[in-house]
Order: sequence, then C-alpha cells, then structure tokens
Amino acid sequence: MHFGHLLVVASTAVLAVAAPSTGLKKRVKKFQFFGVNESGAEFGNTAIPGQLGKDYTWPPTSTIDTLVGKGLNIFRIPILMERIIPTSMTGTVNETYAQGLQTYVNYITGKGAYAIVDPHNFARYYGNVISDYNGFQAFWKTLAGLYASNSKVIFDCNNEPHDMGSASVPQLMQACIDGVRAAGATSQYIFVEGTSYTGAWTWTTTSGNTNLASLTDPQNKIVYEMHQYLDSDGSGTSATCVSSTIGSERIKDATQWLKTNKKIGIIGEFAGGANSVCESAVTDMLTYMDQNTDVWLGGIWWGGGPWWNNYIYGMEPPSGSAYTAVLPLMLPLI
Ligand SMILES: *[C@@H]1O[C@H](CO)[C@@H](O)[C@H](O)[C@H]1NC(C)=O
Ligand SMILES: CC(=O)N[C@H]1CO[C@H](CO)[C@@H](O)[C@@H]1O
Repeated sequence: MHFGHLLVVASTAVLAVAAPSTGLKKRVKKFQFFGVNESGAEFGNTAIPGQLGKDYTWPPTSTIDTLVGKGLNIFRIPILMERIIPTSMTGTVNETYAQGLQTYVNYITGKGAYAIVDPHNFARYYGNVISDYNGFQAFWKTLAGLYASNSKVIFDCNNEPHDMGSASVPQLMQACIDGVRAAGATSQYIFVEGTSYTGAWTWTTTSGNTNLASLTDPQNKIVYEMHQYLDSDGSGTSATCVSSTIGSERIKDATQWLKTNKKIGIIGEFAGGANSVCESAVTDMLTYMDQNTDVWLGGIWWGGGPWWNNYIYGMEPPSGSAYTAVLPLMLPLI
C-alpha cells in the first residue's frame, strides 16, 4: 500500500475492550508462511526520530498471541531506517528504537514464529532515493548484525521501491544481501522487493524486476517478495475489488516468472475489503497460490496494528473488519 497520508489515532478505549472468544479454528498449514504485517513503528514518518507512544508504537504482543493461536507464523514489522540508524547509513543504531525492535522481535521468535525486519522506506533515506550502495550495504551489515544468531528473523531489504530507475533496483538489493551475509547472518531468509511498489501484476513488464533474477546469495535463501492488492489501481486504498477472480489473474504472470527462473516468492502484502466480491477474490488468489506452492511460500496480510482504527483491511483482534470477516474464510485455505 502506498498512499501518503495516514490517520494516526492514538489508542482509545476501544482497544482496552477484552477480546471475545471468536471460536476460529486454526489454519490448515498449506503454506510454509502465513501471517500479518504489524504496523506501528513506522508511523509518524514526518517525526524523526519521533517519540515512542506519541509518534510511533510497537504493536501489542497480545495480538501475536492471538494470531499464533490461529496458526499464523510470520509477522512483518515495518520500521524506519532513519529511526534505527539515524545519522548516516554507515552510522550506529539508536539504542532506544533498536531495543524496542529487539524486544518485539524476540517476543515473536520466542513463540516459534518468524519476524520480518522491514525497513519501510520505499528505497529512500531521508527522502532521497538511495544511490549509495556501499552505505546501504553498511546499513544492512549493522542491522542484520543484531540478529545474526536468530534464524527465525527474516531480512526484508526495503519496502516498495518506486520511481528510481530500473538499473538501480538489482544493485540496491544485492547490496542488502551482501551486507546481511557480511554480518555473519547466514541462516536467515532474505526477502527482496522490486520497483513499481513490488507489484506482482506488473512484475514481468518491469525490467528492473525481471533483472532481479540475477541476484546472488551464497546461502541461496533469497525470496522474491511481491505485493498484490485487488482494488482497481492495485494500490490497496479501496475496499472495492475489481472482480471475484482478480487475485489469480493478477499473479499469474509472476507465478510463471518464478517457475521459469526457478525462484521462490511470497505475497508480502495483500488485502481486500470485508465484502463478498473481495472475499471471493481473496480466496480465489489463495486457492491459485495453493496450486502453485512450488513457488509461493505464503502470504502476509496488510495489515494489523493498534493505530489503524476502523481500517478497511484491519486485521487487529478483536474487532478489525478483516479479523472478524476475512480471516475465518482464509484459515481453511492457508
Ligand atoms: C533515539 O530514538 C528515540 C525515539 O525512539 C529518541 O527519543 C531519541 O532522541 C533518539 N536518540 C538519539 C541520540 O537520536
Ligand atoms: C506501503 C505502505 O505501507 N503504505 C502505508 C501504510 O502504512 C504506513 C504506516 O503504517 C505508511 O507509512 C505507508 O505509507
């Protein structure tokens, strides 16, 4: 999702209401990974470094308990590069923010789930497209170094690069891979993203992305992360879906690309509104992915987090619209 504005609503009494028992069953575990983006630490991106509890937050661990209880096993944690390594990409970490991340990551991986560290920066640092690849490699060496010994952490190079020139994307992603491995983090998966907001539907017609097939990793654990929303412009800003089959239609070419290039992928963001067309579209996409689990490792819903308030795709227990209406339909398919 890539709209610029955000409704940041400070925690309200709504959040304090005790979770009713939903009676939801567990997922059937067709996919290696299935989970939710847990938003909060990247909020308030005009306030750098920002203040914990005012500009940004770490999502509640109770949500992790609830969703792990449903069999979900992967959580993507958007963070801001400027908050974790503030002075320059070659600098050192901000201890306050790094500690907050560490506590949250350790909680997730301590429950046996995977935690994706996701610099939610659109390939930009302080607003400028990143072109200093050595600096970006240093950034990742420092960040991955914090988690070198935790094999349940996944490194997501950068969220949704866009408008940056096709040639730059492979260089940027390779610098990330090299930085992670140089940190001695050798057991973890690395998720790479493409430009055009890493859209699955435009993957094969975006040369910067097809060129990502040539990325190399000595550990051979690269996963191609693509995003796919089901609204008309694919931006993830509307609760209306194009049709009940738009999901499989939009990921078909990317599926073939993964197969042809012998790669594996994950849908790192997807969503549709809580209505019957979108619900069919979501289950259609998941059914198609299930027929192609040789290349699709799973999916990660956008999004959860405590500050979304009545969000069209809200996956936050106990009352998020997707949590109550869409998750029950997905559990038998994932
Ligand atoms: C570190 O980040 C916190 C917010 O997480 C901020 O309050 C603090 O000023 C930052 N410290 C430095 C030295 O930038
Ligand atoms: C892609 C994306 O994440 N879009 C928005 C989603 O929400 C975050 C805040 O949680 C915004 O910063 C993004 O612009």
